[in-house]
Amino acid sequence: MFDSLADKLQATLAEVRGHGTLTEADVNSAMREIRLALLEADVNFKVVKSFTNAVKERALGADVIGKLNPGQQVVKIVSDELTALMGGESPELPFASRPPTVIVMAGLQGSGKTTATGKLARFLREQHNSSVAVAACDVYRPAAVEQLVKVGRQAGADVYEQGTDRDPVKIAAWARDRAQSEGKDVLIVDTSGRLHVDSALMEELAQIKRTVRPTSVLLVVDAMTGQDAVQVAEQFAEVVDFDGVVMTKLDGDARGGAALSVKAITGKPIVFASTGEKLDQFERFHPERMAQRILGMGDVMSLIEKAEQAYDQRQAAELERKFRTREFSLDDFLEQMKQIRRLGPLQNLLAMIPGMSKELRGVNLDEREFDRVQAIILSMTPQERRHPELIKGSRRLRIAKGSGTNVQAVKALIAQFEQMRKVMRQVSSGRMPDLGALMRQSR
Ligand SMILES: Nc1nc2c(ncn2[C@@H]2O[C@H](COP(=O)(O)OP(=O)(O)OP(=O)(O)O)[C@@H](O)[C@H]2O)c(=O)[nH]1
Ligand SMILES: [Mg+2]
Repeated sequence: MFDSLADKLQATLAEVRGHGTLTEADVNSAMREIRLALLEADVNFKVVKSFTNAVKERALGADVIGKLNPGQQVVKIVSDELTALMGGESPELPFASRPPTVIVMAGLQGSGKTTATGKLARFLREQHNSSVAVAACDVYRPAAVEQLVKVGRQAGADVYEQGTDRDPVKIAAWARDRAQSEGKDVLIVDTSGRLHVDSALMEELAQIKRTVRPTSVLLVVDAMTGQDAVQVAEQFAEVVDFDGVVMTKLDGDARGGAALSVKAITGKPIVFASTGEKLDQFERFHPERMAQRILGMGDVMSLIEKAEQAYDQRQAAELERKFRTREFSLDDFLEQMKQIRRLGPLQNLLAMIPGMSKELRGVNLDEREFDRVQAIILSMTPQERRHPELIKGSRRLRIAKGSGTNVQAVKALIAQFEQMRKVMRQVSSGRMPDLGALMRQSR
């Protein structure tokens, strides 16, 4: 999804990200690249202009955010503004206070209305436990009714149809009454499409709207058609008011222009995203997640990046060798600790690891403990660091005094180290040392 745009934005931001200081020229050149990338992705030029202006203004302003360096701040600003561009919050589909909730699906020919009708039916059944019926109001296209019957069945919805000889407005009214009398929670009305927005289509939609008084009208828009899709949405918005957009075919090589522009141009949010022909390839649209996907910066991603910065591959291999050959010394132990500390505050780091965070949330990681351990090791001679079993009696006392700790602390550290060496030999079967075990041992 949006591969080309994502690649370009990520490359531009990767350049900026590492900067400890950013000049106005740096920001300008980054904005130039971002502008080009967005235009190439077929984002509306007015949208591009106001987007880059907003980012630039914030990036150059005194918008200082906590621990981020200027480069990282720009990344954050771009991410925030992308999210805002797509509407900020993920919109909720409203339900009628008295059922049935009626949803009318509108859109051009082939945009994916009938498929989306089935997908939405399935979604509401599964996520909201709703009983759903779908109404076949496309009486023009051959086989349109049969298509909805098939899709509706797959989705587990009742299909209300009266063939193709009746006026679609009358079918819609009949379907609404039936949904009400049968106690359905939701009725989704599939309508016919046209090649272009024309007055006959608009008039029919307006009549269906007046007749069934829908809870919402969703406009189904094909992301592959880029700016055309946005133009269509604009035309619809002028004539038949709709409430939200279902963006389809986001799985194809859509460039992103439609998804990124439609909210800014029409004022209507994207409510659902469709990412394939199968019924379950359908989800609520989350602007923030989409922005992060485009910019490639999930929490896990940034964690991996941090870890890569700190862990030199060669060093890791050398460490493994030492574990295997029992050469691992207190010097290595100290080095290892420094590596871990370089990753940042431990508590934050653990929170980023999926699954791991819950297990270790209760663990209290005292950073000062590291300082104490470091002081003890630095008070030892090189020989003692390699052979801690030499440390007894007077040596122990000397180290305790030198490090400003006590004999107990020195003893405890050495015991921990021996224990750790044992654990490490067990876990170092060709893999990186286990961070969790390491930390539990060094406490
Ligand atoms: N790849 C992909 N194909 C989709 C998606 N949604 C729909 N399609 C396909 O697009 C084609 C048209 O979908 P329909 O649901 O029939 O579109 P429609 O708007 O009802 O078309 P008309 O009834 O002719 O106006 C079908 O082949 C669908 O399988 C999607 O999200 N991704
Ligand atoms: Mg259809």
